[in-house]
Amino acid sequence: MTGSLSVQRILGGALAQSGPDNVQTTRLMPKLMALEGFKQRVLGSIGLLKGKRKIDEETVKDLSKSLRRALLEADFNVRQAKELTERVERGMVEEEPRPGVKLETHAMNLVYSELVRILGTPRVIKPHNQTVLMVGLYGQGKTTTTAKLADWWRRSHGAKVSVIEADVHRPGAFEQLSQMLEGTGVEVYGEPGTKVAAEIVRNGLKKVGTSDIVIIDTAGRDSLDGDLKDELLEIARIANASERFLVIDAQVGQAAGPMAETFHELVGVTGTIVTKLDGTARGGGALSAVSTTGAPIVFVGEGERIGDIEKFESDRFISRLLGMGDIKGLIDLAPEDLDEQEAMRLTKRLMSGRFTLTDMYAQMEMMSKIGTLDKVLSHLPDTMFGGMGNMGVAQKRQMQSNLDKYRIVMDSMTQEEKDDPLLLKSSRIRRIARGSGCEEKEVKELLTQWNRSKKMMRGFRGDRKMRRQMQSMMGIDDDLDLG
Ligand SMILES: Nc1nc2c(ncn2[C@@H]2O[C@H](COP(=O)(O)OP(=O)(O)OP(=O)(O)O)[C@@H](O)[C@H]2O)c(=O)[nH]1
Ligand SMILES: [Mg+2]
Repeated sequence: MTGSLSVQRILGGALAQSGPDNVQTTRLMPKLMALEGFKQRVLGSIGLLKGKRKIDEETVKDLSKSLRRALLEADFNVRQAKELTERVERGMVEEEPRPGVKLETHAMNLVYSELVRILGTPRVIKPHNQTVLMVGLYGQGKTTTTAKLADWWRRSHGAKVSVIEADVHRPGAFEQLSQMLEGTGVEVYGEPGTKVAAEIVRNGLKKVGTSDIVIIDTAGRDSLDGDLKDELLEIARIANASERFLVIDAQVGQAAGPMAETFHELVGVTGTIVTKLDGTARGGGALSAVSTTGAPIVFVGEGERIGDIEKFESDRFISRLLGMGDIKGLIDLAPEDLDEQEAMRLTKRLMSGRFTLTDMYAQMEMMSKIGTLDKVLSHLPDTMFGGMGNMGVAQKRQMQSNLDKYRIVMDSMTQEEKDDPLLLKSSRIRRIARGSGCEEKEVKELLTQWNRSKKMMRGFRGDRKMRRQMQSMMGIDDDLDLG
C-alpha cells in the first residue's frame, strides 16, 4: 500500500532535517494554533495523574474539575462539558487500564473518545457528480471556501470542477473567486454586470452544468431575512443542489448552533463547514455546537490559502488537536505521483538500518513535493522523535532553508559519494564545496546532519514505544499509548 510507505518516507524526510539539538520546548501546532490553549489545558489536567499508580477519589475529582475548566474555556457548552467530564470520571474509576498502560494514557484515551463522540460521525462526501450550493452569513468565508473546495475536489478526486459566482452584492466577488482559482484549471463562471443572482445561476448551469462538480457561491448578509432569504430560496430552487453547505466562522462560538438551525430550515443544510479555526480560541464552541444540529461538519478551514482546508473526521481532528498526531492525514498529504516501488525500496532500506545520503535526498524531494514543513509537522504527534512536533517557527524556517542548501550541495556529489558518505574526506569535501558554490563548512554540516539522522533512524527502528504509537494511530491497535 502506498499510504503507509509514504508515511515512512515523509517521517524519514522530516526526521533527516531535525536533530535532537533542534528540539525546543515551544509548543506549536501550526494549523490549529487557536485551539493550542485547549490542548495545553487538557494535557495539564492529565498531568495531574503523573507518577500515580492507583487512582484515588481526590485525584479523579481534581482531574474532572480541571478538564471541565479546559472545555469551558474552549467554549464547549456547559452541558457537554459536564457530560464529558462525568464520563471520563466514570471511566477512570470503573475501567481498569490494560496491563502496562499508564493512568495518564488511560485518561487520555478516555478524553479522546469522548471528544470524538461529541463531534460526531462525519458524512461521506461523494467524489463525483455533485452540485454544491454554498450559503452563509456575511464574511464567514463562503467565497474563500468555494475556491478551496473546488480545488480540493480537483486534487482529491481528479474531478472536472466549475464554480459559479452568484453573489451580486459583494463588489469584486467574481474577481476574488477567479483570483483564488487562478492556475488551478477550475472554470469560474460569473456575470459581474448582472444584478439578478438567479439569472446568473441559470446561465451558469447552462454553461458549466456538465462539469463533474459545480459549486455555487452566494451572497451573505448580516442576518437571514427578507431579500436574502427570497434570493437564496430562488437560487436553491434553480440549482437543485445535491449538497447545501453552510459556512460558519469559528469565531461565532456557541452561536454556530442556532445559525446552523436557521439555515437548515431554509435550504436543508447537508453539511457545515467551520472556517478560521486557525484564528480563534472559540473553535471548540463552534465545532461542538454545530455537531449537535444534525448538519454534520464536513470540512474545516484553517487558513486563507487555497490549500488550507481539511476534510473533517472527528477522530483525526481530535488526535491532531491533542497532539497525538494524525498519520492518516499525513498520508493524504502525499502526492499522487509518488513512485510506489521507490517508496518500497526506501522503506526496506530504512528499516534495515542503512541510510545513505541518497535516501536522505529522496526524502527531501518528497518533502518539497508536499510543500512546507508546517503541514507535515502539524500531523506528527508531539511525543514523536523527542518532540519534533513541538518545534518553534524559527527552527522550522531553519529546516526549510537547510533543505534548499543540502540539495545544492548534493547535486555536486557523485552517486558513489551519496551512497557512501563515509568516502567524503577533506579533498572531496573541498571539491564539492567548489562545485556547489558553498563553503566547506556547509558540506560538513550536511554530513553531520546525515550522521545524526542515521542515528535517529536506528532509534526509530528499535523504539518499540514509538512503533506501537504508530500502529495505534494507523488503527492497528485501539490503545493510544502515548508512552
Ligand atoms: N484565517 C482564515 N481566514 C479565512 C478563512 N476563510 C476565510 N478567511 C478570510 O475571511 C475573510 C472573508 O472571507 P470570504 O470568503 O470573502 O467570506 P464570504 O463569506 O464570501 O464574505 P461575503 O461574500 O462578504 O459574505 C477573507 O479575508 C478570507 O481570507 C480561514 O479558514 N482562515
Ligand atoms: Mg463572498
